[in-house]
Amino acid sequence: MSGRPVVVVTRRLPEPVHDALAREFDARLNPDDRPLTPDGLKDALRQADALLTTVTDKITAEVLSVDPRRAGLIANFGVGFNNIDVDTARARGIAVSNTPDVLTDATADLAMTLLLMIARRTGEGERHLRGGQWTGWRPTHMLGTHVTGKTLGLIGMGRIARAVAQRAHHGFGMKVIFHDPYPPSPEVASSLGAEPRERLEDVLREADFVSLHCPATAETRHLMNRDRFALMRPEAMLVNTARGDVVDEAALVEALRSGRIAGAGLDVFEKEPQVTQALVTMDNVVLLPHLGSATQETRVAMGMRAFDNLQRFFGGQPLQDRVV
Ligand code: 8YV
Repeated sequence: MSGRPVVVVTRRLPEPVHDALAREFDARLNPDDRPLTPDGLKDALRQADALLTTVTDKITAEVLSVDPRRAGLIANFGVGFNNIDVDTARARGIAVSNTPDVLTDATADLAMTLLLMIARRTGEGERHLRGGQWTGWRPTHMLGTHVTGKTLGLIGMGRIARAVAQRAHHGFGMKVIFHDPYPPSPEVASSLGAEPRERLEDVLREADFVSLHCPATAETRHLMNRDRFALMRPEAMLVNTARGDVVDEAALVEALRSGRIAGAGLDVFEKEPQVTQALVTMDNVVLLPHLGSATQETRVAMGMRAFDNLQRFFGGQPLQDRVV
């Protein structure tokens, strides 16, 4: 490779990350933050040595089919990488990396935010006040659900779920139960006050709050479907900071409408940025625009982690966060 490696950065990133990228690489930044089209992504694969992509870049088999291709690495900004067809990337010899660890706390904080918001009806309360409807305090006004001491069910028990368990158990005195086909050691689980359940269904039956923390894969698509919502308690609430694909959004609307479950706090959606309209009209639902990792500190750390993967790749070193 002659000269500095060419890196196409598909979205605008925090300044410190731009500075590092521009210092080290021939970085083709996107200060206007316009998402690339599929053709734009194909051009990038043809012209760059690596791409720094985000959840908004759909790197499909079709996009990856470009020939000739120059790019050898797709460094994804985010721990999730379901925006990339990793099987095709593997088959075509393209490395893929992600940015785990650095967003664990921010995302766990947001899961707790959603849990507290739905339990305590805070979105509804704010709309009420801003809408000028508040006539004054009264003993029975907008009563929510107690959080402390309740049971939190975690679907998936990876890094983010463990950080949620830590907060919920040690901070809010919650009983934590979980299901994961690859569970942590009993020592780790008990340090978080978390008890395993053999079956996902057992978690759904028992929990007052269910929080999703599994990756989006072919196996987890619509994991929360009509039958599974039917197992939840009528007073239970769902939190999703994982991926929209894990929930059948139509089944969720139905479960909320029919009172099968009591509420939902959602940060991710099946067809982002589109949100099923029925959800927008429901007061027992809190909706956030995919803010899980959206803190200044975390987004810089994610960018620097992607930068580190790029540096290692061009330095001929093993990638720290190789997923393919
Ligand atoms: C990111 C995320 O904002 O890391 C993930 O998987 O969903 C978020 O933290 C998003 O992926 C950015 O590409």
